Amino acid sequence: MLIRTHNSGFDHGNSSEITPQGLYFSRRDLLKWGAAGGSVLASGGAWAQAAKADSLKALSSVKSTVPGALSMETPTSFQDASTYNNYYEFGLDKSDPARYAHTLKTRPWTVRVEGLVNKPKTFDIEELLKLSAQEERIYRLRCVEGWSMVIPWIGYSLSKLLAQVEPQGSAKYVEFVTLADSKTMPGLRSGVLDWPYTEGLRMDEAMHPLSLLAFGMYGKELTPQNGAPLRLVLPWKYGFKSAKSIVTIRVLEKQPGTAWNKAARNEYGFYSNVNPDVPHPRWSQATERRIGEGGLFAKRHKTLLFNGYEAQVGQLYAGMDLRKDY
Ligand SMILES: Nc1nc2c(c(=O)[nH]1)N[C@H]1C(S)=C(S)[C@@H](COP(=O)(O)O)O[C@H]1N2
Ligand SMILES: [Mo]
Repeated sequence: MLIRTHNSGFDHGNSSEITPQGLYFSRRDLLKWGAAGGSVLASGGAWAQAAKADSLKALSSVKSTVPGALSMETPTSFQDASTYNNYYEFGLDKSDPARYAHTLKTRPWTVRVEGLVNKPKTFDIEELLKLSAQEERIYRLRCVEGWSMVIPWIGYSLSKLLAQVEPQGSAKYVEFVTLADSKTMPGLRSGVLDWPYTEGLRMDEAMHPLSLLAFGMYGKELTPQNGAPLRLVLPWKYGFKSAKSIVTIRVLEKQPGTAWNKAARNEYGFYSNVNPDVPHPRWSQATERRIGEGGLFAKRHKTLLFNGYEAQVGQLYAGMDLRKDY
């Protein structure tokens, strides 16, 4: 039986990565999880196939012209990007999503866009794929746990979708709700987060051209473990803001709650902009480990304010106290 605790895995570079984002499965959760995992495994060797790109459809794109959208850093390998994941609906271990997320049913799929908008609408995924030109964007994704990757995403600015529904003058925030399907997501049995996983942005953040609605990566559609069929990628914020497998987008006047903020208010703020000078209460955020770079002995990289996207997004936070609004 494959029952593993979250910190028994491989490749943990420092103590901050041994503790997941503030919480852990209880023994009872682990036992339930183990039972579910067993049946998934019995139904067919997901692990060996998880990183194979062959079954993913190609997704063509043009190189993005959005300022800051094409990092010059060497991309992380597809193998690493698709096997070292956080997607708690499929388990807490970094290797769990690659093992178990193949059960995610990405068709049919719709996204409801509603709230303070003139034209609320339910979009079919096929319509969304064609709504705007698909762009390749090479973004660094920095997880709050202290590691990062560089990933060639494919998608278009979230602003293109929001423009379709015409947000009203009173709209100040956007909430994102992701899939919570207990039949295919064993992680939902755990009380680690208040499901469904939700996230939120201020309207001007959501409208920023760097805010990406991603449908693909590495020239293909997204793998389930990376958030198929569509997710956010917000390169200047900690990775947990980049919600996977979105089903509802709600335009609001009041700031929405977010899953991680509800779970640990003093650890995960609404903004969660990458900031090396504001430590997490339990670990420093000054440096990061780049996944794929030589395991435990690789040199850590200095973490940059706004994850290196300060020139593009710094103005959004002019006059704000980033220690208070973390
Ligand atoms: N629905 C959902 N979205 C999620 C998460 C999650 O657990 N559930 N994890 C977040 C975290 S903590 C990170 S670091 C990124 C990881 O994205 P990746 O696995 O594609 O690198 O996804 C984010 N989006
Ligand atoms: Mo993360």
